[in-house]
Amino acid sequence: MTRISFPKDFVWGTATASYQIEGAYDEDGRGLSIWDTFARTPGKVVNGDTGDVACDSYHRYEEDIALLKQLGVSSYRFSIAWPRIIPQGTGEVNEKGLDYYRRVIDGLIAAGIEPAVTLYHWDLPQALQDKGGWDNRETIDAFLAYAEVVFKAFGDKVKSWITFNETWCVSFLSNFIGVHAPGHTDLQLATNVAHHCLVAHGRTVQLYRSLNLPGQIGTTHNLSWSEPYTTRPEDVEAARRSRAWGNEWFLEPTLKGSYPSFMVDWFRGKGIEVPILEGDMETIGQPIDFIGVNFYTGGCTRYKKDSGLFDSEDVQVGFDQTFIGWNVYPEALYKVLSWLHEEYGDIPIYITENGACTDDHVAEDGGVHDAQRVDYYRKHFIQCQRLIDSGVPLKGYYAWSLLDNFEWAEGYAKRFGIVHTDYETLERTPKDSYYFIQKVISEGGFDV
Ligand code: NCW
Repeated sequence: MTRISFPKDFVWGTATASYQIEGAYDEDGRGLSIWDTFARTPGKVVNGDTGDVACDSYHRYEEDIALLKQLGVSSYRFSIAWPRIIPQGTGEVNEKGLDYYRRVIDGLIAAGIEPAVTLYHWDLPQALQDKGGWDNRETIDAFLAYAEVVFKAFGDKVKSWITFNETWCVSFLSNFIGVHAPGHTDLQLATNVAHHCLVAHGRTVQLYRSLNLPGQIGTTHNLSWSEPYTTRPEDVEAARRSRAWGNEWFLEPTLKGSYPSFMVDWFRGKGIEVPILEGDMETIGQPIDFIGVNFYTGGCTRYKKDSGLFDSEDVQVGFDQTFIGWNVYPEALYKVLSWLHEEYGDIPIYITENGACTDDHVAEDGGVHDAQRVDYYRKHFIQCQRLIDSGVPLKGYYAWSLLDNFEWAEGYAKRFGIVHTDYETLERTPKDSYYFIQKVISEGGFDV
């Protein structure tokens, strides 16, 4: 038997995002976001679901905080909805929006839970999208003004800030692949969006430093691990391009202030240029206090001429998959974070999301027996211990997600929660995975 145990000061948390849980889409002066528009566009979200009600956390946040307290976490990662704070993207500040987050933050602190706040988890004010969204550099200034309002309101109470959630999704998934809002399919546009979000990140870090606030700030990238299907050089190169698009394209600017040059050349070969202005790279590469990593999956990639952006294709080699079709590959977490540490040095790392989508139902005994999710967490916790034992500065872990919630283009059909949400009654039911994590936290580890 081996004991998996975590350091005493290891941060345990869960994560959510505003549009996915809050509902109350038109209450207390909230403006519309690109997700309100997208979800209402026929064919974009499974079953035509929207976040209008979601988990109704706008009204039920106290219940959510009680669940967190009972779980025993020391931190809760959630995001602030920009359109609640500045409904039209620029201009007037909505005090009622700030009041909501003040209640949440105060409630968490009273429960002994540190808030970790994401400033941008995808709900761009629609009014800004109407002017070009993240393709328009003026959106960066608008974001800075929003961040300043939030920092000034909560900077004394919130000690952990994340500028952007998953810039790859904000840019390429939403503007090239087109499955998330605003749903464009233009590679140059997506490249511009990625760059402008990165610049906005850097400027937000500068702003935060200038305010002399007592906390830490970083950003969260979604990383995965593409392994070459064979050792043939063309497969090795194909996997390298695939990793570079998802990982280095975002990590290298953030942590080294440059783009991976072989990828810049690859994009140039397709007629795509990054719209870099003087000073941008230095701004993006501002030192940050930690890097957040969302990790879910990995797999094998091989060369295939004229396939996709990178002459590559993913190959199935027998991994188990979750209900959303993502491979379960826990060792890939170890591989990608070991690589990150080797490549970028000793920056503290937080796993800001990790979790599994499974097909859950409330059983006759009233419980939710999500055995596959429990197994997923158990296996990923083991990899966390390997990383810590290897000297990788892994400081914390946030399970995605506290609640089943609006899973973007997949609507409510795909559940990631450790707490089940009944979308008819909005009743919350902790699943077996909730009790598993509760036990790991209270006992500081588990036996395997
Ligand atoms: S969709 C996505 N997720 C899930 C979401 O609920 C959360 O808000 C995100 O931070 C769980 O974690 C992140 N990530 C996008 C993954 C890429 C999907 C690739 C689709 C290719 C067509």
